[in-house]
Amino acid sequence: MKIGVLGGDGYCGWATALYLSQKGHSVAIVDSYVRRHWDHELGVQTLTPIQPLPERLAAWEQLTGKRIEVFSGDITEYDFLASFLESFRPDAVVHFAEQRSAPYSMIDRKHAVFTQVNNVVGTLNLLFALREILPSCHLVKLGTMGEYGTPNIDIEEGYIAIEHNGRKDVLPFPKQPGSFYHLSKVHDSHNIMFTCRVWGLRATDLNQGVVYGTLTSEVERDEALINRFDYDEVFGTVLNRFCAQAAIGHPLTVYGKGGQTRGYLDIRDTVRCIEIACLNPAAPGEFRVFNQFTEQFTVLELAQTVQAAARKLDLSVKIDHLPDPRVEAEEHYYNARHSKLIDLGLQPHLLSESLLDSLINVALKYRDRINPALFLPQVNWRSARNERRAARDARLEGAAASASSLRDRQS
Ligand code: NAD
Ligand code: USQ
Repeated sequence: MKIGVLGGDGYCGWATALYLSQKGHSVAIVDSYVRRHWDHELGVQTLTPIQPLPERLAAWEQLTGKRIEVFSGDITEYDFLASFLESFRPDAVVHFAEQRSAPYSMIDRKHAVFTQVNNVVGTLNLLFALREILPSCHLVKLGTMGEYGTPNIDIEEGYIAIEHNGRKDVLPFPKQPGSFYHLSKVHDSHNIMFTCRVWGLRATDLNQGVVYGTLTSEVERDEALINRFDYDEVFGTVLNRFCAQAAIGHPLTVYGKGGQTRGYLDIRDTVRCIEIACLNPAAPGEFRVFNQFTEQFTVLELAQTVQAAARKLDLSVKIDHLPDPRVEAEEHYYNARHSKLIDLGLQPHLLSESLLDSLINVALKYRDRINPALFLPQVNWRSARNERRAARDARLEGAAASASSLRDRQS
């Protein structure tokens, strides 16, 4: 197949682009590299020393003889996105190209607005471009399990059968997202569903759980191909963070009681799920939803699992319970269905198989690059403190500027 990977310089996108290329698909990456810019903005860096995209791709081509095309640009710019579709004409477009951190979206007004504009406008542009240029191209869109929140009933795959006042219907499963980022995914899902119904586009929304791990068969082949491993409080996801913490003997940062339950999957299953979705496309007009995760854990269970694995390597780590900076249930019912990808042939990798190789050993290898100051949570959901701090900083800067201009005039 010809497959466009939007966001192919990022964590899931890079592993996916190489996997699809290795499987013989013709792949093009679209990316604006904005994610590398956010690392600079926050003063953080991935634990693993990732190479610039041209160098990564040159290494891949040298190793395998396979060429991956690149379209550098921002998908919120419609003309750029349209020219990519006109030129590459993919059978499927896998859309990873969004701002994906919940804490980033909760820093202040500016970051919330940016997240929603970047994500919602990028996806809307893609929907319009598909309608105009390639209406039969299958959109494989990365959503998130966090769209559903943590309801006190079983979570279905996208839709729920409801009987109300004696009448029945199958309706979208209710959404209760927990951050402005997660909300952006809900807005995307609604826009995609609408355009499948009204324009006959075909789409699969992959409600993915939290991804962990660094290694896939492809990125393991050469140091120049290594993938991201984020461990900072904004972009680091929980299991990656716990493994980086264990590698330097830092206490594991469980937020609150640690009963927060989420679906998780190995990055090796992410790439396989994407291929399964591409090879089995949605029908024209169909908006299909798969819940993409393989196991569910509480945060405390993850911490205890990492602690036990670390002990086998003679690493002693404590578990700390920090006040939860997020507004979320710390103990709750959670049972989410996830059978559609298994029915299509997914054979999950379990956490017990990858914890050491793909996580703790990688963290140990690069432990000298770990900055422990990046472990403590700074972004808080409850207060507008971040906003007030930004306003105060601006006022202080303004006051300093007028004082200096007054001094200049006086001298
Ligand atoms: P990432 O930040 O590592 O990668 C995203 C890539 O998209 C980056 O390379 C970035 O430069 C690019 N990008 C962002 N906005 C863009 C724009 N407007 N135009 C062009 N390029 C743009 O993120 P990731 O962890 O690989 O996540 C990829 C997708 O999967 C996201 O949509 C995310 O919501 C979803 N997802 C991720 C996880 C996870 O645990 N990592 C879990 C569930 C869902
Ligand atoms: N948590 C801790 N300690 C930490 C970090 C996180 O206890 O040091 C807790 C959080 O409070 C939360 C849980 O771990 O309850 C998961 O947090 P996370 O940062 O690993 O994941 P989340 O913010 O949900 O976001 C990540 C990705 C996002 C994706 C989502 C899938 O960044 O792109 O959409 O996972 S899901 O969680 O299913 O919505």
